[in-house]
Amino acid sequence: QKIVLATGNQGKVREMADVLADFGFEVIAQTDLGIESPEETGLTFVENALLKARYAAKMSGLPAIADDSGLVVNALNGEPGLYSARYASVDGEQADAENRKKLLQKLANVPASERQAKFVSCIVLLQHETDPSPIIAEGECAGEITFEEKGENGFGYDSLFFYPEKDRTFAELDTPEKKQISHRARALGVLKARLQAKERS
Ligand code: ITT
Repeated sequence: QKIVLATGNQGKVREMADVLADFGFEVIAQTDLGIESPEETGLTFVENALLKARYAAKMSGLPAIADDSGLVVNALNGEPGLYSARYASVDGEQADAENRKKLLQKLANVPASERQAKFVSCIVLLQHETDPSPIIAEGECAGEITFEEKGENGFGYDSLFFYPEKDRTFAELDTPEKKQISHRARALGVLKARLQAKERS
């Protein structure tokens, strides 16, 4: 079954495309169809994932899947959360670097014992634009925000997200390692189970 991967984020494509191919989908990136991302006006991760999937389904006439995700930091009352992608209000290539800089500044006076955070991923799969029963799958991953950047892999906040179980930041893991344990990996695992349950019913 063909499916459009509704994201403009190449990091997400790297972490999702071949997993979805393993689920049996023929994955087409929205960028390859010339589809842009819609404005994310939702108030929750689920709403934003739905908006993105629905728009791609509408523009392509194909089933679509989207991920909305973010970093939730305890000491900042859940910021940047839903607004993780544009935390520093910068667009384009510099956005990730400026977001990391802002996060480190905001946490400058927060001690190591209070730097807990989690990544959240919400994945939505729609059969068509007006699909009344989307599959929704969420995953979370708990860690801590470091005092400086560490590691070169991944994207976004990965170099600031220390994952205790691996004793490294996400940016110090290679893609296959991150794909075993991340919030997105967990959401994809839930998605797989829901797809299988649907097939059986
Ligand atoms: P699309 O909407 O086109 O998918 P996006 O980057 O705008 O791309 P989101 O709106 O879901 O995606 O924003 C999520 C942001 O949260 C993302 O830009 C990163 O800054 C951060 N983020 C999400 N998952 C992450 C991960 O696995 N590693 C590091 N940062 C992540």
